[in-house]
Amino acid sequence: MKKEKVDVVRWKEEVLSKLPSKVAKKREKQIVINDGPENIKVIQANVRTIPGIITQRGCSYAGCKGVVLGPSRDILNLVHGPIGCSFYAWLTRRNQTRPESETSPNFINYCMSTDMQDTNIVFGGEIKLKQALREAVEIFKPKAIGIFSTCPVGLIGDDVHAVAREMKEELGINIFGFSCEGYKGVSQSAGHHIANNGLFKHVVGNDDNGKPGKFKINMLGEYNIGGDAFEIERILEKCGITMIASFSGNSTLNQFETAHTADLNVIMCHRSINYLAEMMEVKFGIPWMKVNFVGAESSAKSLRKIAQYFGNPELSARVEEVIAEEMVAVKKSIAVLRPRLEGKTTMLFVGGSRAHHYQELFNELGMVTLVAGYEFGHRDDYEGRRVIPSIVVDADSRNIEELHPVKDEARYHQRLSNERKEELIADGVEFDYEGMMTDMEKGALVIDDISHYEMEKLIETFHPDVFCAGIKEKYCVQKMGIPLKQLHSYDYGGPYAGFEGAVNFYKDIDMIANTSIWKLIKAPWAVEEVVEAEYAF
Ligand code: CFM
Repeated sequence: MKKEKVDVVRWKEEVLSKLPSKVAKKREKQIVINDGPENIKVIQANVRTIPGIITQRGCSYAGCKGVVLGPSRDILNLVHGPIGCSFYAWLTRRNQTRPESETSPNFINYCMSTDMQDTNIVFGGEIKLKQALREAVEIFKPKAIGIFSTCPVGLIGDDVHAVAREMKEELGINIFGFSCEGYKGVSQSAGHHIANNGLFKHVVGNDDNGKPGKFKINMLGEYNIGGDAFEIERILEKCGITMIASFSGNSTLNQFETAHTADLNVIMCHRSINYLAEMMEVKFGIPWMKVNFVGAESSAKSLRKIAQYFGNPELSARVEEVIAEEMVAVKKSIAVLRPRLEGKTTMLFVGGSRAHHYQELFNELGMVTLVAGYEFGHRDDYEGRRVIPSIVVDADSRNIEELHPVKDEARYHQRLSNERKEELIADGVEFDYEGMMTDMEKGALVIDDISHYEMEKLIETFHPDVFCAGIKEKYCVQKMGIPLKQLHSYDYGGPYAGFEGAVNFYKDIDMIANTSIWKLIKAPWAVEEVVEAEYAF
């Protein structure tokens, strides 16, 4: 049974009426009432957060170092900047990794920084960076080092790329720099793009000796939060699908170097890695398709899609066997938990893909997503890739380098002919990403880069049973008597991807949605007197 429909139009009007008119005009375009798949509305996204608004976004450096390169275990990540920028690189990582052996390199739990001081800001930090690189090689003997620039590096003009070139010569290993200063772009999304460019230019394609296999894919945009990649790898292996490279959950340098030997790129998180997929298609002839291994049904769908691409009856039969086997536990869990959760409501505000993907898991439990939004998704992540040509490129996006790759004549081969692609599309295989809004109910709210104020108002008005976001929101929301599930770190639970992950998620949601503890907490507005004030002029 659904909760009573609260008037979303009125909610939007009320929230906007509390903002200064200039701000309201801008926010108005970022709060959209979904109108069903036939009438996808335009939403404003990937624009600067209005100063003064409490956003949940991160920075470009977070997207480049933290998200895309961070999960890789044997590329030494050296942060060039003051030590504060490395706080989140040290012991707070949510990514897991499994080195081949006890002696295999694994730098994931280290925090490497040049620890810039005032004098380096005044006189330049390049000498210190070179020293740090030498020291890193001496101690850790890595095969590759990535240098990550933080804000002051860009402000004072240290040339990390020149240092990287020089030190590559001197030290004889692959060293590459990222100009991912935190202020680039409007969010961590810029950092994803910069990371994609760097990997593409300096790493992908460096080694032609990829793993052998009959059905070879790369998994793009899967970062092994809570062990998700382990579960996906387990499923793929069971099906007989070879994963050449993972970008970048549980990955190694050599996986990236050999990625061009795969026959298909599948994308989990479209936002963070679509650039690399497109560039690899042009340079090497590897097609890409969107998949989603969050949700048992969507995992099954994704496996079938991969099998269809390869068009091999044996693979298809094996995939069906695996799905049937895996679904036994899933169905058993749903039979017990769905009656306890059906009709409950949720709201999801996460990054640039999970606010969409996790709706699948809630659907499987019969729960209703009332509102969802990305922190930094672009219009295509909401409305589907067909809108890309109509997206206005502003100064913040122009700031980020756009690579224009060409065919690598020696190694290019077209894996998928145009005719075959047409055939597959006619058979219902979707290559493109259709975005979040198509999958949402008519009348649901879609909010980009939600502000703290809007979040409080949503909870106050709609009283969801579960709220999904991150650590910044967690305790504020729980003090309002609503359980919060962190979808960035999984509250250190998980995995939630794949079939076993789905079962974990159902259990965890049942646990937080059906405990009575939250009912003992009174929301602040229920106990405190609220003083309302107006401008006198
Ligand atoms: Fe992609 Fe991510 Fe996400 Fe993301 Fe992120 Fe993340 Fe996320 Mo936190 S790459 S967009 S920048 S799926 S760190 S692993 S959970 S906001 S929804």
